[in-house]
Amino acid sequence: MIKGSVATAALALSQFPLRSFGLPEPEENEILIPFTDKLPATPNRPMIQWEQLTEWMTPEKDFFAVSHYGPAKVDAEKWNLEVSGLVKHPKTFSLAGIKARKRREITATLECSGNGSSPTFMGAVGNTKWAGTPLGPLLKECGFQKGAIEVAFFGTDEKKEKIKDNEYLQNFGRSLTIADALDDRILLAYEMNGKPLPPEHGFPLRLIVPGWYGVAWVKWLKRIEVLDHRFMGRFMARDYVTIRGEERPDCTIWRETSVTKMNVKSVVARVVRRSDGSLRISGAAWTDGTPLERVELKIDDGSWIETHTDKRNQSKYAWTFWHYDWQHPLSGEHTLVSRATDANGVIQPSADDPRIKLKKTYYEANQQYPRKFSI
Ligand SMILES: Nc1nc2c(c(=O)[nH]1)N[C@H]1C(S)=C(S)[C@@H](COP(=O)(O)O)O[C@H]1N2
Ligand SMILES: [Mo]
Repeated sequence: MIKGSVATAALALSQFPLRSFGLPEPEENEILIPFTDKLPATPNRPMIQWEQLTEWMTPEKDFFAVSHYGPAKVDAEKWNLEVSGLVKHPKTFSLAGIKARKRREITATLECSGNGSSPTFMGAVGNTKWAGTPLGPLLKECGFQKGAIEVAFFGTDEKKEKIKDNEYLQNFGRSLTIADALDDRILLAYEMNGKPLPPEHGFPLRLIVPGWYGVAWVKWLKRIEVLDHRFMGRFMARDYVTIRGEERPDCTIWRETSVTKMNVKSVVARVVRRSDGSLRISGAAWTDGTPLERVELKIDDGSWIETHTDKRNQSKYAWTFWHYDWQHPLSGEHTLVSRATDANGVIQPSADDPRIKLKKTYYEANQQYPRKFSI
């Protein structure tokens, strides 16, 4: 009996179209109920349009891109990847050489740590399948010299940065500690969604750091350097730094931390009316790879209701779609807000939660985000 129902479920799953992954039984005639607190359009910039969210894999046209020094154009014929610094065997790899190595795929959600910081920057997140070669074995082949503590990754993109009143030409750079860099999920990726990386997403090679904010996913990689000191470049130590106050009985302690792993987060994406008169409220939730425990929804001043999360999501690093069917919606104005909780019991905070109330920078904006609609 149990075996039979598992087989039926597996059959149903294989027949399920990918476009509606996570939203079981979508109806042909669903009617979208637009939010009344419209997010302003972000012209000339791909972003997730939440009210249109039906595809678990983000289509290319909706995938945001960030390049601080302007997008780089790389000639793959002339390009190579250098591994240098405190390694026993410095090496250089061509693209063919990288592609000849062991191939691995991972479906992972990429979020800019500035996402959610303002109504015009709410869709800088996307979910897709990446393919490349694992970083760890390549680093181990090069070998670490004594004293090595960090691995720094540099893109081909460069710009003059002002540091203490002078200007210096710098490449985009980020680092990971050796322990973090050896995490076996990190890839040197050359494919996004089954195709070579598009130029704006880092062609020919980029870093995939599942569970970390986008800033760590260095694009247009050209040099990996092993260091015996902490890398203090702009994107580690001066920018992408979160400043947060912690209230103590007699003082406030200010902390400055570099943006690293993603914070547990959920968003209400859309509301549709179904033929039986119910409203289906749906959205997405993601974590740093810690399993997602639940997503709850609050309607107006009601209590938190647990939503249905899509248990078919096999990658811990990919977002999970959730939904709740409001069977007998009342007419009038309504406010919706969602919150996600991970398996460690960490709950997505509200904006006035002491954990983030005194956050002074806009990075890591994972506060609950209320939406309004009217029926
Ligand atoms: N070389 C390089 N890599 C980079 C950046 C950059 O400006 N230069 N921006 C980072 C930031 S801040 C983010 S959010 C992600 C965005 O990845 P995407 O453009 O593929 O969406 O790339 C990261 N990698
Ligand atoms: Mo970012």
